[in-house]
Order: sequence, then structure tokens, then C-alpha cells
Amino acid sequence: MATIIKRRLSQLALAVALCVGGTGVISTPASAETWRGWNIHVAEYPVSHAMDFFMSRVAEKTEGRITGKVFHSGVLGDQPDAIEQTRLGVINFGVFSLGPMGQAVPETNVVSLPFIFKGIDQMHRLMDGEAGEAIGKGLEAKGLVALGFYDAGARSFYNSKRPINAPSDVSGMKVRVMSNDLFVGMIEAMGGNATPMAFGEVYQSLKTGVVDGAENNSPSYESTNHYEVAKYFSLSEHLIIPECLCMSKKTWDGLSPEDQAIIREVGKESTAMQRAEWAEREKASMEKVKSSGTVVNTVEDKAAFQAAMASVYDKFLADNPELTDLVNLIRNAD
Ligand code: BDP
Repeated sequence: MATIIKRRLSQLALAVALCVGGTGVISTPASAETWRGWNIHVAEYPVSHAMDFFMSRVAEKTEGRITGKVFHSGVLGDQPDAIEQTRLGVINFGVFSLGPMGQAVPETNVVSLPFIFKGIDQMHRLMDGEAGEAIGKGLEAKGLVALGFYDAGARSFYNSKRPINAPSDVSGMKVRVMSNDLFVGMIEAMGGNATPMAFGEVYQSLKTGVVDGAENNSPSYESTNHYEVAKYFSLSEHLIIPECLCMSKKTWDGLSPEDQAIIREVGKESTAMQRAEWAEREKASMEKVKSSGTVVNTVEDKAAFQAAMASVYDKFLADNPELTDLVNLIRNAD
């Protein structure tokens, strides 16, 4: 502790000396930075734990050059807003689902295509490899530096009306989706009415019947208490959308190469931690919702849902021919 204080004092002395004696422009070492991290989830959630770990480990490994705080529960704003704020450097980092990122970063749309990944392990492999690299480049071009891709499992439908076993069961249903035209197309392809809406508004909307259903992974279904107001949970697993631990490029560009290396490393550690905790939380969340009277069914005929998505793929590829290779890279991977 005493060493940190001493180091901070000497940094301060150096900063003052540079300001007084010279141009007023301080290069390295920068005086201590305080970061703000955005998170949509409640504090007791795998994403939240991994983000808190990230921030405290960054502070520790940079010996106090960088400190900061993660703001949970979306208090710094909705996801689409927070993405913009992070691009602008007003927010320094966040964990964003790639789902609502499509507007800002077209490459991310590829992982919002229904059934594109064959499973979670494959998603990890591809996101840690070529697909993640291509998406990372897209993010960087739009002002975001990807430090790792967290797990968000597979998303399934839930609603207050009936179990869903076939695409026709979605027909006529009002379903909340994340803000992205792709998800609107996905629901419409099954004859449902899609309502894009902020995450924080879904509970009330389900409760009052503004929407009949929504779709998400089991930890989000559980942590938001949506299971209390939408008791049919149908395991369609139609979307596997990773989440990005992303930094503002504006913040990133102001860091020394030494601190950038530390942050890359801590990003990897926090990603590994999140993925491990995620797997545990999925099990715990399923148990909790089942024991509270939720009616859970496994969708046996996923092929029927996949077939219903043909028009979504056709439209996407027609509108984004430049992303065909990336789509095929994932679609054709083992
Ligand atoms: C959760 C994601 C979160 C999204 C939310 C949603 O972790 O980033 O905002 O779904 O449906 O699974 O909006």
C-alpha cells in the first residue's frame, strides 16, 4: 500500500513538474486514470463478477495507474446508448451482447443469425480464432477494442401463453426482441409480432401483456424474474450470441504499450473466469426456475425452426454480400 501511495505521489510530482516547467503536455507515465465500466446485469451475475475482477486486476497489475468502477444494472444507460458512449470514450469499457451491435458494427450481425453456431464449444473455438479476429477488426474500425468474448449460452423462447414446440406456435405472439432488425425478421419468419425493447422494460411488459413473450438464456430469464411472469420456457436454443468485453479505442489509444499488454492479459483471465462461472450459473438458474413452477419443454424438432430461418439468411446475404465469407466460415466449421 505504502509503495502505491509513494508511487502515486512521485507521479503527481512529475506531472506538476512537467506542467510547470514545460509545454503542459504530459506524455508517459500518465497520471492515474479512473475508468467507468458499463454493465447491464445485476451485481450477482457471471458477467458482473468477471467485470469486477477485470477492473480490480487492472488496478492491481498497473499498480494503481488505472483504477475504476463497474456500474451494474444498466445505470449508465441502455445497451445501444452505452455502445455509442463507449465508442466516444465517455464510458471506458463494457460487456456488450453482440446482438444489439449490428447497427454499429455490421460484422457482429453474423453471430446474430439463428442457429449459426453448432454449439457452445464450437462458438468458443471460433470466437477465440478466425471468426473472433474478423469481428474484432470490425469492432476496432468502429472504435471498440475487443479483449475477449464472454459466454451468454443459448437463447430460448419464453412466454405467458403456451409451450412452443413448432414455429407455428410463435404465430400471432407478441415477442420482445433485442434492438436489431435481424431479430424482427426472425420472429416474423415464424408469423409472430416482434417488439424491439430495452432489456429493463421486459419484466413490466410481460406482466402487463404488452408482450406475450421474449427470448433469452436461462441466467437472464432467472435473474430478471421474467420466469415469474412468463412461465413457459421452451428450449429452442435458436441463438448463440457471444458478448464482448470491449474497451473504448479512445481510452486504449491513450495507454502505454506496457499497460495495453497488461490489459490484454487481464482480459483473457476475466474471459476464462466468466466462461467457467457461466456454465455453473446456467445449471443453477435452470434449477431455480424449474423449482418455482416454470413449465420447461425441450424443443425436439429444431430442424423445423432452422428451416423457417431460410428467409432470414437469404435476406441477410442479399443485403450484406461482403459478409458471405464470414457467414460461411462459421456455417461450414465443424
Ligand atoms: C442478455 C444479455 C444482455 C442483453 C439481454 C437482452 O447478456 O447483454 O441486453 O440479454 O435480451 O442475455 O437485452
